[in-house]
Amino acid sequence: MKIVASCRACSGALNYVFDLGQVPLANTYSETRAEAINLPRYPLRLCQCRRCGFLQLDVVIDSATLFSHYAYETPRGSPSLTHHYDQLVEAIATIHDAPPKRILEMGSNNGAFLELYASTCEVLGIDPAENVASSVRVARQFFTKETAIQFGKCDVFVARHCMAHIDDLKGTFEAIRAVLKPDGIAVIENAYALDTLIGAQFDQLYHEHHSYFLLRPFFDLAEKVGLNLFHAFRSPIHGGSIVMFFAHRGAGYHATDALVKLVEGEEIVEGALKMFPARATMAIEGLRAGLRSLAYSTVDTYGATAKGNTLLNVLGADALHIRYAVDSTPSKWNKFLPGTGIKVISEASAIPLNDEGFPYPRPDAYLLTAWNYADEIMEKQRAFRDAGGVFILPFPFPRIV
Ligand code: DWN
Ligand code: ZN
Repeated sequence: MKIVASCRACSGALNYVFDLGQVPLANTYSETRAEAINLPRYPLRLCQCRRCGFLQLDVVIDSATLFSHYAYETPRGSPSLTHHYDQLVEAIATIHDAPPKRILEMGSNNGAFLELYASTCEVLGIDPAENVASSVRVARQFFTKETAIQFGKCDVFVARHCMAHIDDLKGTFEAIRAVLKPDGIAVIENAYALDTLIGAQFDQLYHEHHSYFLLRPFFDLAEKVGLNLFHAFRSPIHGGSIVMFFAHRGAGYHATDALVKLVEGEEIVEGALKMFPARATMAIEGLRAGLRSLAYSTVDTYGATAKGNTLLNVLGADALHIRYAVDSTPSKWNKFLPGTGIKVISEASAIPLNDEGFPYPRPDAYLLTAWNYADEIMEKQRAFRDAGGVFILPFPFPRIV
């Protein structure tokens, strides 16, 4: 762990924006409750560079600790994720003239995205997590400027929701440039800081998210390494994301009107940033009040999510008597959430239509920490709701549904 005093993008000095206290690492699921509760905690605070405005944490946990063994597995069978992937594939087909012959994906996880290309072109995932089984060929490596040479050139380079995990951004962009063919494109998708700020999504803050991205810093970063940010679009996935497209400078890709409009839209960032501490505090207080109003009901959480672990630790969930965390990821089952020690159980064991033969009695309410999948999860659990069960949704504002 290191605490940095200067900006990752420009070395300017950092200002504190919002302090969430001492929080354990989000994706650490322990074998025992005692171990989970006693995990080391680290300061979690959002900072902004005084010089260039870049949003980041000042506490940096090393990549091997965070990602060599990774608990997150991309969910399978999610309608919203499927729809989002379809949009990405369509956007890539529209922008890249010829069908890609070779695609690399950094942080490919279980291969869920690359699978879509596996029958039409050569795909290679690059992901250091030894424990995550992949449906496509994967190099178990970190993608860095030192390792990039091993992976060969590609027509399309993809990095979904992992650029925020990177400490050395410039080095990673140099690596991207090194693997892109002359007419290749790089597609980088990340949670969009504008959505995080406007939505008071304090739970998007956890230690593996070193940076909180707007479009503006990427123009500079790309230019420094000979790349060009030429297009972007917003997506509702994961609570609001930005999908950015890069190419070699001079490769003939010109800034689209969509990109120019989005950059103009970032004028509201400073205002949103000023409001963020107050609005995040209101969200935290609102959720606490909502949970206290359910003090005589049984409450579980739905989703053993990384962001849920920020949320539960900041709320002080141990004092709120949350019993279990329901999740579809088998490797998380029977483990305990970091800091709060809540036990993870499977969806199947948690959601009986009648309680007979099921080990865990159905709760009265679920606090939905996987709120980015709210529509589909509430649809999937229609029977629970028909039987009088409710969901507590933290965002865009705390409410009971
Ligand atoms: O940025 C990141 C995002 C994209 O993924 C990473 N740093 C880590 C991870 O964050 P997360 O854990 O907050 O992500 P999700 O995608 O909100 O996690 C969803 C969780 O909910 C998974 O553990 C699976 C579970 N789930 C479920 O139990 N039933 C998901 C769905 C769709 C379901 O129906
Ligand atoms: Zn800076």
